Amino acid sequence: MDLAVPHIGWNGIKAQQPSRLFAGLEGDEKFYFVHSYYVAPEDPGCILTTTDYGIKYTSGIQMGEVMATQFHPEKSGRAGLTVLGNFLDSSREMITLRSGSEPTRLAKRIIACLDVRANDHGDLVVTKGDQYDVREDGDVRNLGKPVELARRYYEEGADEITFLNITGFRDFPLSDMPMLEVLRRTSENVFVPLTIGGGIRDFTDRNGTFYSALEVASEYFRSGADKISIGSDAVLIVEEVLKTGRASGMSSIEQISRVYGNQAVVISVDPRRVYVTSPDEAPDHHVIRTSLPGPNGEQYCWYQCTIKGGREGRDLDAVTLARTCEELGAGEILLNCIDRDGTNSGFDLELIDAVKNAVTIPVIASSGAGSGEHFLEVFTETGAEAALAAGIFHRKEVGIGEVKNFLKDKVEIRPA
Ligand code: 1PR
Repeated sequence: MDLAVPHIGWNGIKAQQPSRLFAGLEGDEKFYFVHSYYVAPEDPGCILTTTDYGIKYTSGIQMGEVMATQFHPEKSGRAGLTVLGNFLDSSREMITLRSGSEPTRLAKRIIACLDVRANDHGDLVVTKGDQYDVREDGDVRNLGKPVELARRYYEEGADEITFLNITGFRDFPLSDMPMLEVLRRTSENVFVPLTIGGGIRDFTDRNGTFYSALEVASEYFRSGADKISIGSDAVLIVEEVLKTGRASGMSSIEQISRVYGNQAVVISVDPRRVYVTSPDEAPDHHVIRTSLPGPNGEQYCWYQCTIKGGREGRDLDAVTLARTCEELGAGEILLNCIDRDGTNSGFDLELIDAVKNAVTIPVIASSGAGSGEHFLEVFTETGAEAALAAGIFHRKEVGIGEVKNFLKDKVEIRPA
C-alpha cells in the first residue's frame, strides 16, 4: 500500500450512530489526525465514527457518556471546537449526522511558514529570504509580527503553521524566551497544528550548564508546539551514523521521537543542487538525471545538504539524509530547496520526487511557490502530502483561500 505512516493530516468521518458531538456539523467536515495505530473494538456497538485511509477503521467511539476520538478536535479548527463544545454541554440533543457512501479522503495540506528572527532593533519579526538571504539594503526584511500573522493564516484556512527560528543555529532557544512566548500566545487562538524549528540540539551554555535537545524540544512542546523540526543537527547526526555505521540511540532525533513519538519529529532539509556531468562524478551520492540542465549543460545533479541556514554545504545528499532520519525515528520531512526559496518559480519537483520515493513518512514540499498552479503541480506530479509557502502569503500576492479555491475539485483539500 502506497500510503504514508503516520497518517498525518485532515480526513473525514462517517457517523455510525447518533451523538451530541455532531450538533452543528454538516457531515463533510475534515478533522486533524496524527497516528500510526488504530483501535479495532470487539463490540461494534461502540463505534461512533469510521474513517478511510487504505482501510476503513474506527475513528471515534461512544458508550453513554464515554466518547473518544482518534482525531484531535483541539487541532481541527472550527469543526473541532464545535465537537469539543458539544462534548462539554450534555444538554445538546443527539444528532444523526449525514454521511455519504464515498470513502473519506485525506486532504493535501497547505502550510504557512513563518521564518522568525530578531531584527537589528531587537524586535522579533517574520522575515523572508531570497535563497536564504533575508537582508535587503542591509536590513532584515520585516514582513510582520509572528503571532498576528499566524492568526491571520489560521483564519484564512491554513492547515498548519510552521515557525522557523532562523538564527537557531547561533542563538540558544531556551535563552530566546520571546520565541516561546510567540508559541504560547499563538496557541491561545490558533487551533491547527504548530511546528517549531531552529536550534534543536544539545547545548552547553557559557556557564558550562548542559541542555539536551530533548529538554529544548520539551520546552517547545510545553509552550504549545505539536511538532519540532530539526535542521542542522539532523545533518550532523546522519554524518555520524554513516561514519560509525550505527545509531548511538542518543541523538536528538532518537531521544525526542522515543519520548514524544515519531509524529512529533520533523526533519527540515535545506539542500541545494550540485551539478555533475555523470553519476560517476559523485559515486557516494544519490544522483538524478535532471530535465533542468546546469550552467554548463550538465544533465545530472545531486542535492547537497547544508547547515547553519544554508551557510555551510556538507558532503551528504538530501535523499540519504531523509532515508536515514526516517530509520532514526523521524515522522515527517520538511523539504526546502535553497535554489527555489523566494523565487516564486515553483517547487523543485525532481527533488521532491527523489526524496518522496526514498521514504514512507509524509513529505512537505517547500520553497518556490508562486501560484495556485504550483501547488497543483506538486500534488499531481509528486507524492508530497503537503506543500508549504511563505513569501506569497506574507506579501499578499496569493492568499491561502485563493490557493484552496484553485485546488478544490482538482485535488482533495480541506476547504478554507
Ligand atoms: O538548523 O535546526 O537550527 O534550524 C534552522 C531552521 O531555520 C531550518 O529549518 C532552516 O530551514 C531555517 N532557516 C535557517 N536560515 C534560514 C534563512 O532563510 N536564512 N529559513 C532559514 C528557511 C526556508 C523555508 C521557506 C521556504 C518557503 N526558510 O522555510 O519558508 O523556502 O519560502 P517561499 O515560499 O517564499 O519560497 P536548525
